[in-house]
Amino acid sequence: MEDWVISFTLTADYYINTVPLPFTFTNTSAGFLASFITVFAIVFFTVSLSLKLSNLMEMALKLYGAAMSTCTSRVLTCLHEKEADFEFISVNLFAGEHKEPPFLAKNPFGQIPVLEDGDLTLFESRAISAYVAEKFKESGYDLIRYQNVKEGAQVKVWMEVESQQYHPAISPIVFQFFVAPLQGKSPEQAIIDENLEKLGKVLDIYEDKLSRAKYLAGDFYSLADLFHLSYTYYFMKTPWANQINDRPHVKAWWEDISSRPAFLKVASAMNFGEKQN
Ligand code: GS8
Repeated sequence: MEDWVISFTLTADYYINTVPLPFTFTNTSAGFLASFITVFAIVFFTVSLSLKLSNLMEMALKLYGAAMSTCTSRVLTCLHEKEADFEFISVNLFAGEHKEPPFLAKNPFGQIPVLEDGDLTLFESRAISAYVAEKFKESGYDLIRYQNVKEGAQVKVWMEVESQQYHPAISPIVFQFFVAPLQGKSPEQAIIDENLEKLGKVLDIYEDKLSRAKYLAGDFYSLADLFHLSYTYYFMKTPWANQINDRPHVKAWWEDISSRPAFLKVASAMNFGEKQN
């Protein structure tokens, strides 16, 4: 007889004689079968529990960033939409932690956020979010339309629009309004005006698109919409929020996407500029 059969039979025999069963059998073979099933269930349960625990320990994602930062909040929103488990490690930008060797080893550009997934280290918030959306495609909200190639392609188009058209216009305005004063500089109105004009043109195209579809990539919320949240959230606290509010479809879209529970969790910590003197 094979070794494993002998060893399994002995183990089963041990349990049959020692583990009390909630029932008794007069028929010995029925008793043996019931004990065998009980032992099998105990072994199966123990093995699967320890596999699951070690899996969970291995799989825990680590996100390095700052809760109030736009790029970190982009990834955080994505993680919440996907209901992913992760550990958040706060990086102190004011102390320059992101320019120290341990952090530079994770992102040589010395910027947050960074995501670690086991031996994989990623930076760039949009790439990290796309990874999270793909890795957890079957859990939480589907942000990438992974079951429909054409819809998925539209999501990619509008993700590019956000990064190539929207972000270059909105980010200098947010920077001038919130960051420049913290650096002891006055906001440069010429930069703000130039970018408000650029942003207006982009938003005219959004207004048209959103009059024909509920969201940017189609009639479904996606990673493309999500990418807009962080900067628009801060932009809405500037005196130029009318750029969004004066365009009815853009306004409705903004109210919709910014009230999703995943973003509300993140937005409550986005208080950049508010705690400063
Ligand atoms: C930009 C990262 C970035 O600007 C991304 O991840 O999307 N394209 C990159 N990070 C900022 C905080 S964003 O609010 C940062 O780390 N700033 C500190 C610095 O540049 O020194």
